[in-house]
Amino acid sequence: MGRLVVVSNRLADPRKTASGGLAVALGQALEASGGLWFGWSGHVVQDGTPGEGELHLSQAGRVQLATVDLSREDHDSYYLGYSNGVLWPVFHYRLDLADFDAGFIGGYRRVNQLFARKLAGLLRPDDTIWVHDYHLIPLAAELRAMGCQQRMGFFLHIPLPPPLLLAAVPEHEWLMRSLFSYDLLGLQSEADVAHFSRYVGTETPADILGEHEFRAFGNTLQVQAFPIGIDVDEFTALGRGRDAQEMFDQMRSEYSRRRLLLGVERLDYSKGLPQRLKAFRQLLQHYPENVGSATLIQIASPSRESVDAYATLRQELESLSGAINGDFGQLDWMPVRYIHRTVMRKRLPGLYRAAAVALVTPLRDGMNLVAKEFIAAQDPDDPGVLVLSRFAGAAEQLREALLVNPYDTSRTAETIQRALHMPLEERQGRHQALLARIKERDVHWWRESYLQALARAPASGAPGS
Ligand code: GDG
Repeated sequence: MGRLVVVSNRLADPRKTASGGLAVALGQALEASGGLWFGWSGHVVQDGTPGEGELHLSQAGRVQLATVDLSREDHDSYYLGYSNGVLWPVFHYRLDLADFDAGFIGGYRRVNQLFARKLAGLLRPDDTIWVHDYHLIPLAAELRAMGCQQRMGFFLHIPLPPPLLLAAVPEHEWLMRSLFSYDLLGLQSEADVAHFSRYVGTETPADILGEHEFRAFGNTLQVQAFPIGIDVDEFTALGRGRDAQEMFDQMRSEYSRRRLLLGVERLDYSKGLPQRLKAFRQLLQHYPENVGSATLIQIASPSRESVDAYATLRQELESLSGAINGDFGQLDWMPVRYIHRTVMRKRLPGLYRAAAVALVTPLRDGMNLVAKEFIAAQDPDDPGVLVLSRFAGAAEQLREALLVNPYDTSRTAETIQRALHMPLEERQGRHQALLARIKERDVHWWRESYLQALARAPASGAPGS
């Protein structure tokens, strides 16, 4: 069996709990094949030359880690500019937040070329290459241009928008054509696959060979949904740990007379935080029995702070939570606890378990792992209720959650009220069904089914194809 080579913008140490289930799952596959993990080192060289970067090699167990530094100019145009200022907003349906500065695309291409050059020197002919996420869409095309014929797959962690939204990106044809250099394209949901198929049908000369197979630009591409999961066993075990137990006990004693609602995410405009706070305010207005009791803990961990849209969002959230606390707060009770900090991963299961209701209400989300972590952390005898946006990829699977349209403030408030008053038997039934779903399609299922499909895909780079 050849090696697995994983390429992603950032690497995580697969041996550390803090890295999360995805890093651990990929780490296991890399470990099994004695593989290689390649990406950006996280270092920005202030006066570095664009398109250049030092390669660092190290070893984590059987896994080789290879990272490249980026010059300031490359980092700003590739990472902040094109990846997070164009692709992230557009792929989350936010054309209004996209900054189509013509200078960004050069950096995006340059860094993908740099990665391809550095990576090509480390590859073996029988490697299987698995590239992750929107930062690296053209990587396979760059590698193919250098003569690399290995099997290559791509997984997009964020949504793929409908064709007309995608077409707003000036370079959309080039980006989508680049995807045809891979052998397998993995997407999070069936909705994403449908968008891809419609794009290809209307905007490219592709032949649609089957539901999952497309031929264009001299290549055949398989496209399939592989909804990512969590490591349920690992997360359950984390919940039994001392840190999680302490967190749970602390929350339960502090909020013994209250009902706890919880939101946990990176501070990101895709996550629907202002809409959530407005729905919570309506809950207090329309159902006043919650005043003095319902408390929303909102963890918004810092993210991409040097992108303007994130700083604006932060101000909006501070002002909204301040206003709700000012309008409804009492001497011994504050309705919103807004925390702009990262909680230790080891403590998260305790926080989830203490909550009566989780509010996972993104405006758009590739999948959303917080929803799955919340389910895994619950006490099956007395589980909390998941209120989930229908616009999260996870909504395709988690049908027993209470699904909401986060733009509809009053119906969301009504649903939160329903969640707070759901009878025990119904909570148990829904939780049991949800737990079965996340166990069946956990992160190991995701990795294995993706890699099996990649191994079966007709290899476009193979000689003679
Ligand atoms: C992208 C896609 C897709 C959050 N706050 C803290 C913290 N977290 C952890 C959660 C969870 C992870 O971060 C967030 O994962 P999500 O899936 O919810 O969202 P994104 O970060 O946007 O991830 C998404 C995912 O990729 C995987 O494909 O599901 O749709 O957008 O694990 O627990 N962790 C800690 N402290 C925090 O304060 N330790």
